[in-house]
Amino acid sequence: MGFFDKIKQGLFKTARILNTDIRDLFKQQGRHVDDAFLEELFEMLVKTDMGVAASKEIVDEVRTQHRGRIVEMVEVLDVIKAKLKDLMRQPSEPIRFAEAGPTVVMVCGVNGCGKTTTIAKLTSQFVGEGKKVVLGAADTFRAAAVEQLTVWADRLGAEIVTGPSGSDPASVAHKTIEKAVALKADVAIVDTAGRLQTQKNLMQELEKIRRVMSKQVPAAPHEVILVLDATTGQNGISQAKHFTQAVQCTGLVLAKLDGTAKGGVAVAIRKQLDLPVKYVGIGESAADLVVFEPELFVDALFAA
Ligand SMILES: Nc1nc2c(ncn2[C@@H]2O[C@H](COP(=O)(O)OP(=O)(O)OP(=O)(O)O)[C@@H](O)[C@H]2O)c(=O)[nH]1
Ligand SMILES: [Mg+2]
Repeated sequence: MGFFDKIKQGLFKTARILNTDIRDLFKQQGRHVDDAFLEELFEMLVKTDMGVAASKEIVDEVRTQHRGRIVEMVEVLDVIKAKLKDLMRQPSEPIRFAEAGPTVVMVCGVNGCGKTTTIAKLTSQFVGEGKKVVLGAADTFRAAAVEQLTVWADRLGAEIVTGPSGSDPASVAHKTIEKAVALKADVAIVDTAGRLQTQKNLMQELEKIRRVMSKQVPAAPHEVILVLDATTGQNGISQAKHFTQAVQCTGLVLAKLDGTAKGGVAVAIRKQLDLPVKYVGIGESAADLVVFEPELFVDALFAA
């Protein structure tokens, strides 16, 4: 299955809202673009969680181009799609690999957002490319978290570093980098415990993990990935702001896009944050991660 089909499958709930509602707007052939029409269009866009600001910009564009005219559905769709592509534009930016030594990736986010699963997915990709991967189980808070990552490491053929339950996660991160350097690994990925962006002490703990790694390898962490659960919608914006403040996130993974009718949140995120969406998660298996491509994403959003 190609990228487009996978994303399309992941976005089918969002696409269903958009397509049904857009068709409803055009019950009769052609429609007069008046204030009532524009208001209905606005409500439809907001329902997908793309945010008020983005929805307003799109509606403004439709108004500018078509107000007072009788239009066909496809004319309006073309304006919406073009504006969305414009709003979503970002440099194509998957993981940036270090020129020498291991590329260090730190993964963070709120509880249950999909961090560990995302790490498994990234590992699967990297191992598939012939890279040697060392995982660090710096979520020492829950015993099950270490087990979960260990199972993935064994299954995917990666090395893993763990620490005693309740031990300092920064020390696990430290050992992970040490091992990655010693093994001449290509990538070290450090998992962290879930935390709310408002928990000050836990955010400080995250800062410490970051600091420890940057002392070992000056450019590390090369990537700080924030995983956002797409089903939580607009709260992701607040998460991104706080996590970025604490650990300078370099990009986002939008997980669980397959389970949501709020796929439009990716639009709100691109509009409000200066962070690229690197990948999207569209299922629970190790293969269910795709590089984020804004153009394809927008097309999939409207693919019936
Ligand atoms: N449908 C779907 N489920 C996902 C996706 N990513 C993760 N999940 C599921 O979400 C649940 C939580 O995933 P984890 O990877 O354990 O989340 P976490 O952020 O590591 O959780 P904590 O370590 O407890 O904070 C699991 O049941 C995963 O299988 C996705 O892209 N799609
Ligand atoms: Mg986890």
